[in-house]
Amino acid sequence: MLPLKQVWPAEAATRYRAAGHWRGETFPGFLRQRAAAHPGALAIIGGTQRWSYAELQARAEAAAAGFLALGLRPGDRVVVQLGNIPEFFTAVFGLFRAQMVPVYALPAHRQTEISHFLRKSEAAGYICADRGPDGFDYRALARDLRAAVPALRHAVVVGDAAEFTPFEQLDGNRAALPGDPDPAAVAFLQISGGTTGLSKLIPRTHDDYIYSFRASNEICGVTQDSVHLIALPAAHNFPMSSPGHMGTLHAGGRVVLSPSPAPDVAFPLIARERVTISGLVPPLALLWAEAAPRTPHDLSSLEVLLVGGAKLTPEAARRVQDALPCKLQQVFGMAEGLVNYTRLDDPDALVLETQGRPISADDEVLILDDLGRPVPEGEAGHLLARGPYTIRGYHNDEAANARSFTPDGFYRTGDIVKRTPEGYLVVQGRAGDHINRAGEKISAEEIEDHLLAHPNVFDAAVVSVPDEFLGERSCAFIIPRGDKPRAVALKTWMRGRAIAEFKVPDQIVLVEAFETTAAGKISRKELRARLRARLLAEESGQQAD
Ligand code: OOB
Repeated sequence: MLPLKQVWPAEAATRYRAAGHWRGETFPGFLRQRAAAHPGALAIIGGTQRWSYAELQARAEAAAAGFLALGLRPGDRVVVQLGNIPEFFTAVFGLFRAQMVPVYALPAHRQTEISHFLRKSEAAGYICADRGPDGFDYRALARDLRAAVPALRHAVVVGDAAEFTPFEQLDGNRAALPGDPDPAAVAFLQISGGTTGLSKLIPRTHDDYIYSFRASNEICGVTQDSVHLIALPAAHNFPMSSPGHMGTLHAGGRVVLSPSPAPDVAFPLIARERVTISGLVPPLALLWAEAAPRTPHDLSSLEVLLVGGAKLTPEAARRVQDALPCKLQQVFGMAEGLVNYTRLDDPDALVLETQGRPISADDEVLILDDLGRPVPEGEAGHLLARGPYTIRGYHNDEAANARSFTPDGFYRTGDIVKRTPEGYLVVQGRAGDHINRAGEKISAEEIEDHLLAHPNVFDAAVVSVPDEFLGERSCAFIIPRGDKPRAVALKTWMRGRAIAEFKVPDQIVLVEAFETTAAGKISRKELRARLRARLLAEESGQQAD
């Protein structure tokens, strides 16, 4: 098995420890401390379950012992694909306790994505629920995965487990459990947004990740009195750590799990549990802003709403701020590390018009032109980042590492930003070709690869198009081969590729040919840019008529 590592140069590590960023805390360690200090305080509320810290700790211990009893070993990677249910926490804290490594998949992922995560991480286990809230049967997926990935030894299922290991029955000998992990060790693998091709695996350490949410707690005012509604998928980095459920548990607060971010599900929970903080992607924040003035539910407990994952325009920010009885906080982050927030006491101009400033005084941010030179202050350029919670490399992907990191360890975020005189970042767009569809990142290249597998597709180019509701939607330009494929048929066929539904192109346009220049073929990047420009010109022309 390829070892997991995330290593900062010794000089930087010493500095981060001396500054008090890395304190040697670990996931099993902080949960144990919380459970000992406040055993009866409520930790997790989800469905009909209400677990105290002591109960969460006891369940995590049982699960940890159960994983060992199954034959999983410390160091083993386990893909966790659970939605917003309390068992998500039993699973991940159980794995941490047994020194196993969760690989966080999203509920929307299907066989194509999950088998990629299993192979790339060399996982020995897979944890899922029997069915999702949408009725999707994850046991059928587990069967397909077992057939496709022989190294997958154990599938554990929450609920009706069929032929798999029932999650609820995990138990074993506590004396066999290992001690606490090395705080500098990799605690889990997060999934990248996937700019080129398939998602990459992001190794995060106990020290660096705990720092990111402990510091986020301070910036977002999270304390043991906080009640945090998790409305986005719990496995995503934003609801996990900005400041997220992990921040909230670290502070000793309450985590309330919403099975859906829709106002008719989330609002009654806010009223019932007196929720104080939540986080949303921009389209959902707008939906909440739309629904809030008419709701019969009492939202007055809400103090802070974090919005991020995709660009919140100043007009949208204004609408959210005006409609909801709480402070708006913009957050611009990435699973690879760097997170920026507007601050709770910032003036409106910064809160509405910027995506905030970095968490840490030790975050180093560069804004460079195409040739790698710093841009003049206030101009747009490529954002690069380095710091106490930004990774230095992906797992098992040397090609991506060569592309995404500079020799001196800066991560190339792929984002185009400018910096205000106050040092706040304003996101202008992306350098690469991905679609940020309501916060879900889709690689154009990955979708083109799928489309090219269709017998009637000669060539395909996928671009992002501005969308009023989603922020961006995907449009696939197709040059047909033989019989012209119909758009509906192509979409149905894409669904058959066992990919997350959000990756199915929103729009399909058939074209005779792609442009070439006199010099020959143009680059894919240039082609996508031209196709996008043409589509936008056509659409605005239609509207003008
Ligand atoms: C968050 O994480 P990822 O890894 O799913 O996506 C990161 C990318 C960024 O590089 C940027 O392109 C985009 O998502 N993004 C934003 C944004 N927040 C993220 N673009 C514009 N404005 C924003 N506010 O999406 C994520 C992780 C932690 C906290 C928040 C978001």
